[in-house]
Amino acid sequence: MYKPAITGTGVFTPENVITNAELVTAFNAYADLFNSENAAAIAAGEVEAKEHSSEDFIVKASGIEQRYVIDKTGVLDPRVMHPLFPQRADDEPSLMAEMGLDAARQALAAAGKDAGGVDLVICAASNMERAYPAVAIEIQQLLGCGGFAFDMNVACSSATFGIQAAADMLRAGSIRSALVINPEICSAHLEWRDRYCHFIFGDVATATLIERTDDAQGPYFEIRSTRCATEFSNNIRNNNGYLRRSRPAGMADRRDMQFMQNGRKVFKEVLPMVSEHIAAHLSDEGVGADALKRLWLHQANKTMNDFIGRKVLGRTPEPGEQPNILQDYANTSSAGSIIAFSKYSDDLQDGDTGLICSFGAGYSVGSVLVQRHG
Ligand code: CO8
Repeated sequence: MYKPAITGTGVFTPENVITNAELVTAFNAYADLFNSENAAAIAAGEVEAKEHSSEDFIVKASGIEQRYVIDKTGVLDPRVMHPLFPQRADDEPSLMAEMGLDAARQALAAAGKDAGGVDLVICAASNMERAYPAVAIEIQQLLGCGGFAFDMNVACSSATFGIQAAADMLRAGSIRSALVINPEICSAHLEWRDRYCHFIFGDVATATLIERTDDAQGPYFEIRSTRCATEFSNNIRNNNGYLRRSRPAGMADRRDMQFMQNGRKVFKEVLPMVSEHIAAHLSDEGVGADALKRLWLHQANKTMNDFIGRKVLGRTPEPGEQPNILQDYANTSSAGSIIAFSKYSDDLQDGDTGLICSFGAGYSVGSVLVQRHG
């Protein structure tokens, strides 16, 4: 059986930043506009007035300080409040493919490899730009890879579930090298008019190159094992989908066609699920928490990560043991733990062990136990 390894990663970061200050200014202008346009209905008790958002709340509740987005003009325009992406012709690269391609090229460069050796491309993300053809096949063609490609969606756990699928195929010998690519255009999915969640998400794309340990040209992270789990929950949900046209008229801008969550419940239910999942994975692998040099966690909420770090390690993590990137990127769904891994893994030493872990809608939890070589 072949041994799989992560030999390179890449992160595409959009140029535009939206700070909490800019975000709150735009939201409050939208709320004021809404309240003045609906003043009579609000006075009659028929419509609820919109409350202002606050920077202090956002940082305290989530740890998020800013987010990167592909388009900020639409998001910050109180009369628009969503990104604006011009329609592309069918013979132009799609937006997801373009972002994914950039991240994939960075991952290949980090590993010193050409795309020609890759024989599987998985585009694993929370949303797909279209139903078909698969974005992964478009990326496969743009990169010049051989083999095959497919899209998959397990929301925030798309990257770790994709890594498990690729690692298993590589072990079995059906592939030799895979790119797991996570282009997340979360800005198009977020309801920027909802103060309870308007601060949560940002855009990014990540890519992870998985090869046989024997094929690695430089230092690599052997994938010792992976573990995925799901448990159905409606607490993070989006009802958008291809049946939209078949619903009664007037559904296009319905609230449930964007991201919805019961944040408190998610917090309460996902925390024990993740902590127990990691503990069981480590125990089955005979890895004690003291042997774990780093945790690269899903990037949704700082308090949540602090809690999981303490629970898994049995103590408060030392600085750098559980790096967060959410203060800069916000929640980027499946890409978050891979950004953290990509930016905070180079300093590990030969033999060091770490764990990548995602969690989110589904519910879903995915963990990838890795060991540094070289
Ligand atoms: N400004 C000021 N005050 C506010 C704001 C705001 N923007 N929003 C809420 N408040 C107020 C409320 O009115 C409330 O006041 P009161 O107590 O008087 O009623 C108070 O603040 C508390 O409100 P909440 O209970 O909503 O606040 P929380 O403390 O629960 O914090 C969080 C909200 C930050 C959302 C928190 O619940 C959280 O992070 N929960 C976990 C969420 C999580 O991890 N979700 C998983 C994310 S899903 C995912 O990662 C992938 C999803 C699928 C893919 C999506 C791709 C785009």
